[in-house]
Amino acid sequence: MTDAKLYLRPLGFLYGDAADAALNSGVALPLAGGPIAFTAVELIEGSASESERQLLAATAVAASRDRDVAALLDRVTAPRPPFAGLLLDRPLIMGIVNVTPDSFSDGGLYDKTDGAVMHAAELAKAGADIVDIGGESTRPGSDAVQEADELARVVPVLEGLSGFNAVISIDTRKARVARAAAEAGAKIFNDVSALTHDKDSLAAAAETGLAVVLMHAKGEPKTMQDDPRYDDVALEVYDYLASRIAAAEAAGIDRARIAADPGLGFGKTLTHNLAILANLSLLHGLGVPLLVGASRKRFIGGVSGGETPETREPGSYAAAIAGAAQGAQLFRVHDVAGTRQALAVWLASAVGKGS
Ligand code: 9MG
Repeated sequence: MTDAKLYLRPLGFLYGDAADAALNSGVALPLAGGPIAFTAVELIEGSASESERQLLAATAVAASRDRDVAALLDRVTAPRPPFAGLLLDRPLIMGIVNVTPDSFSDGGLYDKTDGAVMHAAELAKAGADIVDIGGESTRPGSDAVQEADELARVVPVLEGLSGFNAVISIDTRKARVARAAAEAGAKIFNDVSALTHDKDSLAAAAETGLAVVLMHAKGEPKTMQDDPRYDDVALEVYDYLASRIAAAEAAGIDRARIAADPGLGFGKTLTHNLAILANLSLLHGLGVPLLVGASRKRFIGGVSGGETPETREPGSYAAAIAGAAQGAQLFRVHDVAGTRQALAVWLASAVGKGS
């Protein structure tokens, strides 16, 4: 096999007292330094086009003398530092505020500054740790927005949020918008193009000190759902995100400021989205916190019906739980209160007690 790479997919998860007991007796390893333990690993060697896979006990992998395996396992198990000042010791919720006329899920209700500011405040009250303010729709089929229009949409909202009690994230592909947001107090640059769309974005992130969410997308929003193809979607998304993390670090963005996101729905069919969710734990090998954005997306309707975004809320909770069960740390959602409740009930039942 030429150019064979290594990947580790943690499996066999334990929670609560069972995780503590397994960690203390050395039969499991900690997932991303958090409270979840894993007992098994799929060791994958190869590439997206050709790979060999072995299922091993986590302890057997920990005993490996192979330096590459040990380095990768270190990244899978190491504790993650706080992201944008937020501790990652529980699932964090990023609430969505679309400041776009054609917002795909709120029917444009919040396209006015006051409405958007009020909505952000409601999301924070409902328990959002982060609010993500976006002035460009990147849903499938949407057209790009001019920089001046995007600035005019988001800057007044960001200014209206000064003194706000949740971390502010700017959802943009444009360096100037990110710089303006940083000046107005934003702490996170959420870029669905992983800092590739604008040639100044890497520098903007490095210079402003913003934390960054690097998301995988295949193609541009306008055409990305036109027959996307992969040999192995999970490995290709992994490789892409690894290359963008390397580019960000090379530009002077500290790894502690980076989160990675597989980009559900961005150039992916239903099958691709489900494969990503099923293999999500693989992405812990990137060594950074993981963000999952499944909320109200079309693939949820593809699994179980749900013609309109609003009818996909129960499926959105289920997707968040699927991510949390594999140790994802951040969840980008429309319904903050509902997701909080779903995650709290999942966690309480996984560990056998409430917090
Ligand atoms: C802006 N946006 C829309 N969907 C998203 C997703 O899944 N992740 C992130 N980070 N941003 C998204």
